[in-house]
Amino acid sequence: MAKDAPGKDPHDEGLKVGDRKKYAAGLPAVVKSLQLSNDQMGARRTVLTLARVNQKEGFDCPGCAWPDPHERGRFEFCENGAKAVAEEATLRRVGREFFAEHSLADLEDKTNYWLGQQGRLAEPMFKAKGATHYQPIEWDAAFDLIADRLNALPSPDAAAFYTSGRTSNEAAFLYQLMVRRFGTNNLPDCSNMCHESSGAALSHTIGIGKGTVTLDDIYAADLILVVGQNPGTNHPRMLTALEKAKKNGAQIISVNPLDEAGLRNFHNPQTPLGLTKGTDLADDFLQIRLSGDQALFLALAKLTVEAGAVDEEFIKQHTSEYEEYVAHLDAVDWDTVVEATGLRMEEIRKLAKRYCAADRVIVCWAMGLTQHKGAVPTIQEIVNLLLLRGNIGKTGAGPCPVRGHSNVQGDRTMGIWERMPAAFLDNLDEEFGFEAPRTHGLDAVDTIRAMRDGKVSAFFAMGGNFVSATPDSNVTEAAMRGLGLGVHVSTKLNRSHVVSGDEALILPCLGRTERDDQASGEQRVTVEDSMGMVHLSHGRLAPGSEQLLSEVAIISRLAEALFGTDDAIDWAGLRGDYDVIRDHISRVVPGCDDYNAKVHAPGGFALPNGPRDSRTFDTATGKARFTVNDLETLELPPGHLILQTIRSHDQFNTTIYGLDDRYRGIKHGRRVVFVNAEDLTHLGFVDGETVDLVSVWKGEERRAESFRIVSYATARGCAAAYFPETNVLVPLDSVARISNTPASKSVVIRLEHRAG
Ligand SMILES: Nc1nc2c(c(=O)[nH]1)N[C@H]1C(S)=C(S)[C@@H](COP(=O)(O)OP(=O)(O)OC[C@H]3O[C@@H](n4cnc5c(=O)[nH]c(N)nc54)[C@H](O)[C@@H]3O)O[C@H]1N2
Ligand SMILES: Nc1nc2c(c(=O)[nH]1)N[C@H]1C(S)=C(S)[C@@H](COP(=O)(O)OP(=O)(O)OC[C@H]3O[C@@H](n4cnc5c(=O)[nH]c(N)nc54)[C@H](O)[C@@H]3O)O[C@H]1N2
Ligand SMILES: [Mo]
Repeated sequence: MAKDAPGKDPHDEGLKVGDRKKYAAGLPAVVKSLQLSNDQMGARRTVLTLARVNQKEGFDCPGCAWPDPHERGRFEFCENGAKAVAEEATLRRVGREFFAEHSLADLEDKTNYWLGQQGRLAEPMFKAKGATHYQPIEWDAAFDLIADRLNALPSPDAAAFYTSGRTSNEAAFLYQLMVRRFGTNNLPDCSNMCHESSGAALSHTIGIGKGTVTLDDIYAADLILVVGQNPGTNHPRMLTALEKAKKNGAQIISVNPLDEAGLRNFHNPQTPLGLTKGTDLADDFLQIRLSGDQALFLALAKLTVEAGAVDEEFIKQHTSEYEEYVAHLDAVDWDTVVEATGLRMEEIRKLAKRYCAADRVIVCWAMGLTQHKGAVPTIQEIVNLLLLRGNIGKTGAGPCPVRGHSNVQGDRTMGIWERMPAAFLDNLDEEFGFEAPRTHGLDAVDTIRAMRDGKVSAFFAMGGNFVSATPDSNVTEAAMRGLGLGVHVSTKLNRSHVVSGDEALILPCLGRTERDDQASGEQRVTVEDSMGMVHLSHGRLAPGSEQLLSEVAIISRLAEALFGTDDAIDWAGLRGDYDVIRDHISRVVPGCDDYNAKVHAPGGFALPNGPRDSRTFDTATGKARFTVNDLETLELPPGHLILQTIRSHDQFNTTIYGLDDRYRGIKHGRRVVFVNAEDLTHLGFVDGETVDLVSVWKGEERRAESFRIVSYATARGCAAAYFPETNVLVPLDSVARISNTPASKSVVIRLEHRAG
């Protein structure tokens, strides 16, 4: 049974529900970040560490992927960045005594919050077949054991190699090299559950799977739409950029089923005014129904065309398939739009007017768009709308998918993808003298299916918390238990370590904040932010334990065990000096020539971006493509709600920092479900009642027990609750078309009264 599910009355945990906040950050944010940091690191370490976050000679914040401004403040981090740092730089340790004391059965009963709070993993651990406990193992023995098991597989494709988005570019590059040298493209990553839909939609339409906007564009925009994103919690430094945009005259519109505090008003803790009054950010808030965005963007496009506000010159020069697209717009029907969006026509018309009146428009989005069945067509509709008025490849305009993990975008650039393009693989072959496999590998959802069906029996994770981050927790956990071997390179203990197959290993690694010494001296690594800027990151803290190895060292030593020390690839040389890895990167990864020189320049460098730099589009038609997408709306059976699974203010994905969600008024608890007051009345439930959430998918039911109902201002027919507790409700097969991303923002559920 998936944990994070104690199944008891949430009121027993001291859960309190108060008022929603009307602004984000301010003094409470400062106080909270210092409190948590002090708890984990003590006062001295707190000051030393936080002063180096995101500084030019410091380390890249291990939190989100929001870029750093040219002019850095004295403190270039936010409340949630401070929590991410404290979580990693904590003084608590998990070593052999801990594992001797706690059996796997014991640990299985704990939540991810409890597991994470125990501290940093301090030494390599091994769980033998049939054993009840993890035991210490020497590094060399660990590598030999893994190599032995991997080499004994019937085929390299019986193994899958997961990556979470904190891995540096150097480690990611080496990892994909090892995996392809081993003979498989099974490289699922967290992006599969995150911005895969954005990558798919953007590659198809503009020829690059990334956004085209820089921070300077944000400052220069006339109109910024923030759609399906909660930056106050997940990208707090974005509020500083929005504040600047606003001061420069931009209008900001939030499109969201929830009226997120961060977009209303921002008290910038770095300015005197921010501690008292703050800046109102959003000019308008469109409370859209879950999954309604495709209809909204289609409607905006139709109104733009009807207003005669299209940029004909741009369309003629730079786009293809415009006629088909305009013909398709004819069919858009207003009743369907109103029904799907839950918005009033006046609201949509008002936004269309703003759009047509603005010269420079940016659309930002995150998981509120990517984790729906129609995610790819929805994002393609955004591109259509932007293309209509030439809002791409000019200052202050463009699509801006706001990425999640701090280096998730860099990992993909470095080759972490189960379907890397042939050009990349050709370069790899030539550089290293072997033939990388060409058959596409498995993504995250397909990896779970393959594990479940016995086709994959070895799973290796470079970071992350696979069983808690993926959908259908009971199915995924059963799949994980069926493995022959599971290996986790990790900084902190999590549920994926305790739900194990026959044999399991935990390999503890250095984090971003820590010093990385190798044969040639102290090393630095590189990362890419959400806007394609690549720069160095330099950790300086003493490693959390003498036994920790860097991710690069772990990969290269495993590679030596796998392929022998006389392998044609000089793994020890790569490990000894990361400049050598960067030299290889410069010859293999497109856009990275002169990589070593460029990353050593202050502030790093911008990767080339055709649409942004020169309005060149590497698509099938050689131009930016308009696309015709069928409008698919979500059918909700009577008596049901659509549930979105989101983050609280006190978590980073499956890492739970605390039990509050301050902006939404929640204290000391996570088992809450937010529902619109009128829906509650209509469905016969009341605020404060404890219910079970039951998801319904093709005749199957899944259940998450004991959630307190919170009557909350969300769109009609919609509900919200936190993940990972609710991942048990997300069916494995309920995915976005094309991108295969779990549809974790549109889960059809009903509420059930709890007996007793
Ligand atoms: N502190 C902190 N920072 C983080 C993370 C974290 O967990 N904690 N996670 C990181 C990662 S990996 C990622 S990907 C990002 C995630 O950043 P977000 O995408 O902001 O995170 P979510 O909590 O999933 O919030 C989704 C938002 O979209 C809205 N939404 C949901 N469905 C719809 C819809 O159908 N239409 C519209 N218009 N809106 C919708 C929700 O109400 C919510 O405001 O943050 C990154 N940064
Ligand atoms: N229902 C639902 N599910 C979701 C989402 C959702 O919105 N709803 N969001 C999805 C999204 S956007 C994402 S990105 C995924 C996230 O999925 P993952 O990336 O797999 O999960 P995280 O919780 O970020 O991983 C946390 C673990 O990473 C390890 N770690 C931390 N830092 C390092 C490091 O520097 N090196 C190494 N090797 N390990 C480290 C720690 O052991 C920690 O326990 O979850 C997805 N799952
Ligand atoms: Mo993410």
